Amino acid sequence: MFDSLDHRFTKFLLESNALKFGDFTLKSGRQSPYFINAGAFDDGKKIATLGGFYAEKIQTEIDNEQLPIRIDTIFGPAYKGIPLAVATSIALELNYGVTVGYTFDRKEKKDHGDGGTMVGKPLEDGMNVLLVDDVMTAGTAVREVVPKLKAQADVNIVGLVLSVDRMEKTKDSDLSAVQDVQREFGFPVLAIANVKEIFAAGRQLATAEGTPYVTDEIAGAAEEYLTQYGA
Ligand code: OMP
Repeated sequence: MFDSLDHRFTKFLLESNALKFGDFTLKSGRQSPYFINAGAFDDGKKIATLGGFYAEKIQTEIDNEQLPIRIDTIFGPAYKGIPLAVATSIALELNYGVTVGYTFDRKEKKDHGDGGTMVGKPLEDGMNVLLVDDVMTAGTAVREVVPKLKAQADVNIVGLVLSVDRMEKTKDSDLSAVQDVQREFGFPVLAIANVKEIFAAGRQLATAEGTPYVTDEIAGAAEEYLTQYGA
């Protein structure tokens, strides 16, 4: 469906140059023929649009009862999660009239001024915290951030919303990283689009010059990669 969320999001990824094709070494060491670079959302229009996609996904999942109505703050892990948390909270306010906080961590502990390791809405016991992040491959980033939050306060992590689920299996199981994180932590992990949806939509989209974004060669390389690493 051309107006579905994953289709519109794929178009946005391609037009923003955030989805690249080539040869990329991932954090996990895997060599991938595609890479999603959240750093490409580098101006006001793109980051506002991105925040709108996160807010739409969150609102949809609240309606589906996957996420609770009450979200106290959106947590984005430093560094790439910071603009995501801020842009999402702005979009929830402007597009849905829902006021939520935003919080992020510092990579380095500050020992002067306001001190501490967190910035934004302070975390308190019993708060509903929604995590946002860019891409999940192996789930390394989320495993680092959950203990950090729990060390601050007894918060309820109500879910994690991603831009893209790369649908890759973990090293030692046939579960995808998303499924494994859900199993381990017990909260839903929801992506605006997964890699299969992105390739299916990308096949139908063309540049302004009329060339397809996803050629047969690119689609073949992606399929081969997913045969090896896909869950
Ligand atoms: P995990 O933390 O292992 O799930 O890997 C995801 C992280 O790797 C992302 O948060 C990025 O820092 C980076 N990454 C991307 O940004 N885009 C990709 O397409 C793939 C990766 C990656 O290295 O796996």
